[in-house]
Amino acid sequence: MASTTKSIKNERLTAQFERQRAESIMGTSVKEERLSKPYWEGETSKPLEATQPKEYLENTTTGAINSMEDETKEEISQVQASGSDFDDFDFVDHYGEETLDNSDDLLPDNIAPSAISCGFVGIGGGGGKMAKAFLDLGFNKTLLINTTEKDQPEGILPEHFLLLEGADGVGKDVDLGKRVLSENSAVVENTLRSKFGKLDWLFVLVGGGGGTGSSSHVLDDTFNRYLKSVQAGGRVIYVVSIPTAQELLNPTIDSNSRTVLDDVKATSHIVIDNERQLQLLRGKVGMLGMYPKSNKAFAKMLAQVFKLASEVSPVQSFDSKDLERLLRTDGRLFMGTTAVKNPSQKQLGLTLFQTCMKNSPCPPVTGKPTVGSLLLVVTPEMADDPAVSNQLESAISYVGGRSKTLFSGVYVRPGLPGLIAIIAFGGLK
Ligand SMILES: Nc1nc2c(ncn2[C@@H]2O[C@H](COP(=O)(O)OP(=O)(O)OP(=O)(O)O)[C@@H](O)[C@H]2O)c(=O)[nH]1
Ligand SMILES: [Mg+2]
Repeated sequence: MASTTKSIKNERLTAQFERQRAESIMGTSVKEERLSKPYWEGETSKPLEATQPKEYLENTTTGAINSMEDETKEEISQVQASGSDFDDFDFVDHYGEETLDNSDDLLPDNIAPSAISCGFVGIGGGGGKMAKAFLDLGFNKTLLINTTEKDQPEGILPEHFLLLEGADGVGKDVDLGKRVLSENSAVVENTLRSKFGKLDWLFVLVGGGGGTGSSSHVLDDTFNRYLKSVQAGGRVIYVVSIPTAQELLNPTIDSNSRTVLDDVKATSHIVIDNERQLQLLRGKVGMLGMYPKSNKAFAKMLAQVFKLASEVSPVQSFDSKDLERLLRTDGRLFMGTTAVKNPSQKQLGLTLFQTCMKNSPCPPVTGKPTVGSLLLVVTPEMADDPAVSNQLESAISYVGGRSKTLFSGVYVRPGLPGLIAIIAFGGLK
């Protein structure tokens, strides 16, 4: 179909070229003749014959002067004989294959295994670094957006980066950030469509406290319009980091971070507390290594949830519908993980719950979450051990008692250092 369209287009172009050529040689245009013809001359009127140029033209198209144009002439006469006009065939394009604009811009598909089709957008310096951690795991549908080229992480290919016009960084000024982002909303929407194509879930990662990242919610309509335009089945999920205690001493950073938290609170979002991340890693890595390490750990935890939800378990599966239900719940999402060396210990549920809370980069859970998920990964030996099985069952009911609805999954993998648990809650205030 596409080739038919192309050849018709070529024929039209050839005809147009011939007409223009004729016009330039004859020194007048058909359109001009028609306009210059007085109405009273009616049907009998004839444009002034410019005999010599016309003869020259006929000679060139018949090959008397230039024999190389035979083919073109044949094509033109075929189109003319059938009374063809390209407009008659414009419906062909409508049904054609070439439906995606700029399909050359499409980023390669994600290679990280996942139950959901998702993309990651990092806005501002911190948001970009958080997003890069997902790109590094094989989520190729990742785009970093910034108002300056300066604070982007190293090793990002240009196709994953969108530089917005209008400011060279916004220097912690959220009003300027919101203005620049909204002025570029059409560019952002088109870029998402041409680079991501169709996907269901869009994760928007930002560093709360900065001017660019904290302004991101001004693009909420843009993100949603993009998802709607590709008939996405999912939604936008914000991942917002809150500044360290030290940073929060600065009133501008404090107020910027409150702005973005307030903006995202009604819809699904994950909050990452940088002070907690700092505490968890204090003494283990220096300041330079802290963010790359914590960004990677968070990305791996989320990616593991997406991956497990794509797998069938011989014991109990947490499937893509469970994952979608968790992600779709309005409000804050919490995620935490831990490894337990001795899974046959008493009160396994309490231990898992408390250690996941303590080790999580997210602020702790308060109140009763609407949905919860408990994913357990055990070795084949553990799965075979009746004492461990009892503990796993009571752990599932313990965590289940903490949320209104619990989705759980138990997966078996050889060679684990212990039992691995990932707990997630949704619908938090
Ligand atoms: N979790 C995490 N947080 C980060 C990282 N880098 C920066 N942040 C946090 O993000 C906050 C905002 O900083 P940036 O993201 O650089 O600011 P920005 O959005 O680029 O805004 P402007 O530079 O003012 O235009 C910082 O105060 C840090 O708390 C990171 O790699 N990971
Ligand atoms: Mg910046």
